[in-house]
Amino acid sequence: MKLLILLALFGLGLAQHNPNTKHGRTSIVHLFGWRWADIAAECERFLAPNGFGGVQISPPNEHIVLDSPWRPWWQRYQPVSYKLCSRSGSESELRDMITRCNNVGVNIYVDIVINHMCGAGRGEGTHSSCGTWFSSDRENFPSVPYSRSDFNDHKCNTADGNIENYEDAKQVRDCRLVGLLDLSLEKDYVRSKVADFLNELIDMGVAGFRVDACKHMWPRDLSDVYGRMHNLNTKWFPSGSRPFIFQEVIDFENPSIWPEEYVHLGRVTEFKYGAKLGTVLRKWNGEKLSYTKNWGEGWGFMSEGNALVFVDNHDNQRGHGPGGASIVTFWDPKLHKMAVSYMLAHPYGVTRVMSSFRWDRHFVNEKDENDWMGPPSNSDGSTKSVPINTDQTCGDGWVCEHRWRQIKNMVIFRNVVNGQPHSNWWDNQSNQVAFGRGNRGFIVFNNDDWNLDVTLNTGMPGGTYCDVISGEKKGSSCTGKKIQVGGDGRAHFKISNRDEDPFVAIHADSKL
Ligand code: AAO
Repeated sequence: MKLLILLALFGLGLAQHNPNTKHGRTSIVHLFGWRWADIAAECERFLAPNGFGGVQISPPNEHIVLDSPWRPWWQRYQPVSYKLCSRSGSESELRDMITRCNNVGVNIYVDIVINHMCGAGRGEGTHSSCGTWFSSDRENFPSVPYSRSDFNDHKCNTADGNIENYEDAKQVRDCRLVGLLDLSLEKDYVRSKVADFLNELIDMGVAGFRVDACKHMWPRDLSDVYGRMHNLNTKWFPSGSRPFIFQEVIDFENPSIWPEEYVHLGRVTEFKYGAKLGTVLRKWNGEKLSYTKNWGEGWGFMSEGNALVFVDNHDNQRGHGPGGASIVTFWDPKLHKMAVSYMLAHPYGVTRVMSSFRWDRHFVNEKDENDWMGPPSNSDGSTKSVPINTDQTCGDGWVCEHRWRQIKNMVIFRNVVNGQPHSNWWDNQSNQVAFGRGNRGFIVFNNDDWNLDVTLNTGMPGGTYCDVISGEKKGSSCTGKKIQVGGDGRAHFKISNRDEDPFVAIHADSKL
């Protein structure tokens, strides 16, 4: 009997590792701060036609609204209730978006903030996205409702109630993260409120969750909450499908808490991935691209079936959270395209592409004083919609990395090579490397300060292929470089280090 229960739990856990994507689609894009109406349109006009599997959306529930600083992006990480009105739109707009994205086979994954409510000392009143009254001073959130006894204060033993020492796991879980009122998830009542919130979203049709600040919650509490989740809505998913869970656990040089404590519950964000890839591409600490021959578990990352990977995220692209200066973002477009393409070509992990907005960076002593700035907004603080330019890029400060040709085409590459092994590795013992994915795709990088000129075994069937980095296949012609693969699978590659994008990728569907 015990064995059966164990097997059932194990089975459920593994099911929560599956992103439930459709039509062989493999990648997620984080449309950070976008309005629901824009996401709905993007699913239909761009994401579905270009093979994106799903979208990570910003927290949809009621959050605090701040004047100082003015409407920071991070106000959405300070919940006030589980009502579904936020800076991104109303409940009906959310529902419409989930329906329209599902109808074109694009999944929605919701960023959920269940570790805490708003920050201490944020006053009381109706400065919240649905206009609900709350009091941070009295720990009173009537529209959940939560009151003082639903918070962890009595369990935390630091002087000011905040996490002071990241090496003390109990503090990290029972005290306040940067002053945020820490919910008592050991209480059945709190668990049930959180589960109701998740189930409302599941029933609306979402495919899973990015769980914020998991490191700050006990795995046993999360296990209980996840166990209460409904199966996915059978209107769009096979019956018995479990929500996809990916948990934010940051594990840099922090010996007290490990991702391994959470991997039985779902996937975990692998923060080392972007930090190391950035270090390699920047050639810091003597790193070389050729050292990535055993990229993945060989680099000390968590086991492949447990990882959610990304080059940058909404925190570390602006100096919040860890990873620091090595993280490669859209501010370094050339390196960013290479990093994201390396990630998408490589089989390790479930991949998430970042889609950002610009802000006015202002560095003082290497710290960006404007790291709080919210999405492009109107003067009343409402978020601007995302205009699409004639060249398919976005306007009004929306960066839309996911629409950059190179990145979009590599999302397709990943779908085309899905399930194929990492193969035909080549390197020059420096920063020129190449690898294939069985007989379905091949990619070559030149991150050295000199030209690449080499003949390689691609493992691909003979023919002429269109490079999807310098251009793409349009009908029967190619707008970029053409690569000739011989009957023996060998092809000649020439990549100047001065190319705008010093890498080349071909795949089965880019054959002319
Ligand atoms: C805002 C204000 C605060 C104010 C607070 C409450 O900025 O001044 O006190 O309101 O009124 C976001 C923003 C926060 C914002 C918050 C609420 O980033 O600035 O606070 O919304 O509005 C930790 C957590 C991790 C978290 C990350 C940012 O473990 O969960 O900090 N990420 C998520 C979200 C994030 C959000 C929250 C959580 C909260 O993605 O957007 O915050 O909902 C170490 C630890 C990490 C820790 C970092 C940063 O990392 O290991 O666990 O992450 O520190 O504190 C080296 C080390 C590495 C270290 C790193 C940074 O790399 O190797 O270990 O340095 O020190």
